[in-house]
Amino acid sequence: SGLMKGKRGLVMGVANNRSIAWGIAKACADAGAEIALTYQGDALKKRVEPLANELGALLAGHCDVTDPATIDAVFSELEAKWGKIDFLVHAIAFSDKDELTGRYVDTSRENFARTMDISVFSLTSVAKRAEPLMNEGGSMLTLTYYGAEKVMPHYNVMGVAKAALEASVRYLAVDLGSNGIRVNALSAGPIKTLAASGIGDFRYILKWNEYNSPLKRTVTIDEVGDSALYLLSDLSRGVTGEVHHVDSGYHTVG
Ligand code: 0WD
Repeated sequence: SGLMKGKRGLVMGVANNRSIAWGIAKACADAGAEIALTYQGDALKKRVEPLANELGALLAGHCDVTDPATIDAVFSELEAKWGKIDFLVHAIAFSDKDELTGRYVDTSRENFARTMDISVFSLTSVAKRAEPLMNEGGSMLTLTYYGAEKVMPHYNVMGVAKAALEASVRYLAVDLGSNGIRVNALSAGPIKTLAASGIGDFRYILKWNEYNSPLKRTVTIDEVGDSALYLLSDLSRGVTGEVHHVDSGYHTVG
């Protein structure tokens, strides 16, 4: 479709071809958008560069969200190359995998702060930097998980972070709404990615969702990508501050 024709957007959080961000980038490119990708460090650059080439996407450089100078460099590059942007995808999260197992109560202060910094504050810092570059009708999208709403085994501090991320979406929606910019989240069902492999008993969680969700299966990155198209395109121009579930309906029964 030509749904995203004439639109340009930055997609952050592609680590490899299993990343949710990659599913979203592909769906947007297929719908006619021009894409820019960031990568975190040289190790991931090797993975992300060929993926960028596959989409004819701009490689907007290294970005580690804990280093504001790298965020700034990415947006300066986009401003120089494109001037304005129409959408932004934030698909970034991190926590020490030793704390994504066992009890939440054992979370360390240091990992709590780091998890919140990378998985929550990063959306706000990127939104602030992107706001002046966004065209009227611009759309920002982040990725969350049901562990924000209900206690999920082993999700622990990441569940607390996702709850804060979802609240951030609502506050950002108000702040940026007066400039015609929308901010939403997709709450994806479990998908086997690099980040997910750090979560204890992840295979069990996948199976549990398969057996118990209304659709009796898990979701794919292509399905998350297609749902993202709605929130990133003008189809959803009346929607902001929303958390939309793409989880085979699991949240209705879980
Ligand atoms: O089941 C799942 N996989 C779900 C993931 C269900 C629901 C939501 N999500 C969320 C994640 O929490 C995350 O917010 O989707 C988002 C994307 O995650 P993903 O696609 O599952 O995982 P992955 O392909 O690993 O991409 C996440 C990337 C990092 O990869 P690694 O695995 O190397 O940590 O986030 C990026 C990095 O590329 N990232 C950072 N980027 C910039 N600065 C940083 C950082 N400091 N830390 C991580």
